[in-house]
Amino acid sequence: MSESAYREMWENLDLDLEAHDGLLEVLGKFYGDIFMSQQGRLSGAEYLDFVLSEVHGLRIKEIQDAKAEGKKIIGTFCVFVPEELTLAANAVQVGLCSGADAGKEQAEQLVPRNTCALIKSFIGFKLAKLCPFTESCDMIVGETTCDGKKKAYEAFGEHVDNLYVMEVPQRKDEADRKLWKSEVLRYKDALEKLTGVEITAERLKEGIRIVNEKRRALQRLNALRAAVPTPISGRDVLLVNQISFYDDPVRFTAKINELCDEIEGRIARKEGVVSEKTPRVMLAGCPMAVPNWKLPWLVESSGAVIVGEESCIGTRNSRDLVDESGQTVEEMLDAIADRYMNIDCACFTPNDERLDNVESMAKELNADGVIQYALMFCQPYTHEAIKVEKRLSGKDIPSLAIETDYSMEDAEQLKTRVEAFLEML
Ligand code: BJ8
Repeated sequence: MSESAYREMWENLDLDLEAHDGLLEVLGKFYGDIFMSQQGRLSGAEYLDFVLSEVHGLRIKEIQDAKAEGKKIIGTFCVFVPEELTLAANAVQVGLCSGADAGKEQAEQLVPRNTCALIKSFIGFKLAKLCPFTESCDMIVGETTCDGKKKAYEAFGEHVDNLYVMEVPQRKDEADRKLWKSEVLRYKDALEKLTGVEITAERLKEGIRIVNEKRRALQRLNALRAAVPTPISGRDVLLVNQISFYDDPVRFTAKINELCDEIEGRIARKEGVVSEKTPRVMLAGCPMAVPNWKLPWLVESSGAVIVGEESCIGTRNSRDLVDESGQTVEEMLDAIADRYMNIDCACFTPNDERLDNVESMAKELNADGVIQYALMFCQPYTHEAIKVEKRLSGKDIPSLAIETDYSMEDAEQLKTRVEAFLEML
């Protein structure tokens, strides 16, 4: 598509073209510095470069084409929204979480300054008219997870006319599971009403199969990173995880499996993206929405390699599959409800399974240390950081807890702390 056709598309979506140009320019430069400068990248990473370079271009065109065919577009901010149902309703699901400081001043008119950067970012992108995904949505799904998000949706809802909020329980008792199942049903009804498509057993089975395949590809990729030396950089895997929320799920799965084939060849030849003496670090904590690449870049440019992400833009989103044995819609809805109730988000209390998951993941990936990543003002993850640190130190796994936001102001200071941590490893 020509540049002028893209501009016309963005104009039709009512983006602020001048501000959008500025955003793309900054992102392009960041991307070049952080990703294209890497040595020994896999050839399969070309797919990542292409998708990222076209994230506001070709992908948006595909979404507009899908809309023209009558499909509905569903935007989400959390891994609790069941994509299986969205696909079964013949709709497209895209992630709207944002990882850049854009529109911060406007966002701070709607939510307090001491709100996490992720929340301010999705509000800022909307108010500053910068996100073609948000502007393409027929329904935007929020959820009652942390207090910051819950209250932010009240303010955000005044600026979009299609917000739907799912109630996510805070505990995992039988009554909570019942509540969650009823929310899954309510979401199914809302999708059917919006799309006019009945979610039949056949359609839901296919939705479950597609999303499970996507998660299997991500599981395969994550397992391969246990190899020493590690075959792929953490930066590239973060991109894979970020793209998993934007790209067509079937295409994404095929591309990631191709990437895994290439990685298996690399492992068989005992080749790595870095030497086997490179310190191996696992990240744990808050999600890193695109284009939040700050910490992985600081870690890997300080001489370490990232081998895992215990995060929603990481294994928290791919660890569990939906049981595929259900035959009726009711059985499949139960399987979906059960799968999502396993998510170990820090918004749950108690949430001890997360401690087990962080520990076992660090061991399986042969990590030398764990860097806990929390966005400033994120209560759930900063609280849990204390428990995670205790658990890891009890198992002799070194860890470092970091709190930051999307600005680059603390980059030097963070680098110094990361380097000191790596020195200790
Ligand atoms: S399931 S982690 S995607 S809620 S960083 S907004 S928690 S103050 S993002 Fe999340 Fe769903 Fe949980 Fe995952 Fe609040 Fe913390 Fe901000 Fe956060």
